[in-house]
Amino acid sequence: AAEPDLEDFQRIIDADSRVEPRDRMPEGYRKTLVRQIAQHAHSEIIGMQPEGAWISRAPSLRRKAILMAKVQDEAGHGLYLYAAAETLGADRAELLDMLHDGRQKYSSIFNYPTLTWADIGTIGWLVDGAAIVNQVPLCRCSYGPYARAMIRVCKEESFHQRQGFEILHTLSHGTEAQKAMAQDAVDRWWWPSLMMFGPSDDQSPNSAQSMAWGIKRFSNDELRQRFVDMTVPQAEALGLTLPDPDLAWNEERGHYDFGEIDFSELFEVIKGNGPCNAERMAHRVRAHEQGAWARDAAVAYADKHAARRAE
Ligand code: FAQ
Repeated sequence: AAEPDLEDFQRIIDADSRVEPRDRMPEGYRKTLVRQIAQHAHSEIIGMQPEGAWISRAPSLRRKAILMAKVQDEAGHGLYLYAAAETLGADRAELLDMLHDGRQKYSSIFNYPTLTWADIGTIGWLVDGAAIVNQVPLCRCSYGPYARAMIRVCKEESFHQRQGFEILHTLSHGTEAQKAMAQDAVDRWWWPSLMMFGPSDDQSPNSAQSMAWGIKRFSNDELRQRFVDMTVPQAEALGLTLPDPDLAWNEERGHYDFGEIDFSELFEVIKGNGPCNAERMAHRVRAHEQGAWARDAAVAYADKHAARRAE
């Protein structure tokens, strides 16, 4: 609507400046951001599970220390993102309730199992690689707190991507069995990684408005193409193949062509029917319930100090 106080908002968007928490903003803008940022935060927290399962089984002390640091970074990203959502007036406890009862989503990718050590390398290489392609443009998101959070998050993600590449490089230059294990993991994670970017543009209900508001800077398909173009030469460097017979350089387009994505799989996983959805949610809810005492203690401690200050 042409409410006068939203003219300032539009001016900020048109000038490609940043909207800050105290600025007036359309309710739809606020809701879209809370949805996306919360979903992003939930993904980081749920995303700790597939890798966390390998901390006790990492093949060396060095690998274990690195993996623990990575999973801890993911917790940090989640907390950082919940804090960004709070600047929009969202309540963190409520966001968690919405995750737990299925009203809010988290990324489809974390509903696949990590069967071997090579999966940890592949998650770093492909999943963090896709996350970087998606998140670098978010550093220029029109909402200031989210954009600024993404700068640090992207720096850490790029470490994560390299550690994954290095695990896979070691395996793919190791024994025949190690190379086969690496190839098997890449075969299983390739298509789900492409699905992380969301449905194709003609099936993406939120994209047009999010792009008009400067929340998203590129469409799902544009970012997916960028990821494919970036990843094919990396696969060659690893000596691994990507499981897509249609993958070929297209001189005319200046991009790699790739095969059709089975989006019915993405929609099924989003609906809760992926291989690990039930397990991930059960674990998350259990951890939340078992952590209730720590939240209660933190609140009691804060109350005690507030009361002392008031004396
Ligand atoms: N999974 O209209 P669009 C990480 C939903 S990286 C689940 O295109 P939008 C790092 C979508 O929400 C992963 N749901 O939606 C890490 C919408 O449903 P809604 C997290 C999906 O928002 C690495 C509906 O489908 N990154 O965690 C997915 O414009 C390793 C229609 O879709 C982010 O969240 C999906 N893949 O575009 C951590 C990045 N795709 O909400 C640990 C920020 C779509 O209306 C280990 N988010 N949906 O009910 C975004 O950039 C966007 O939200 C998109 C989706 C691109 C994901």
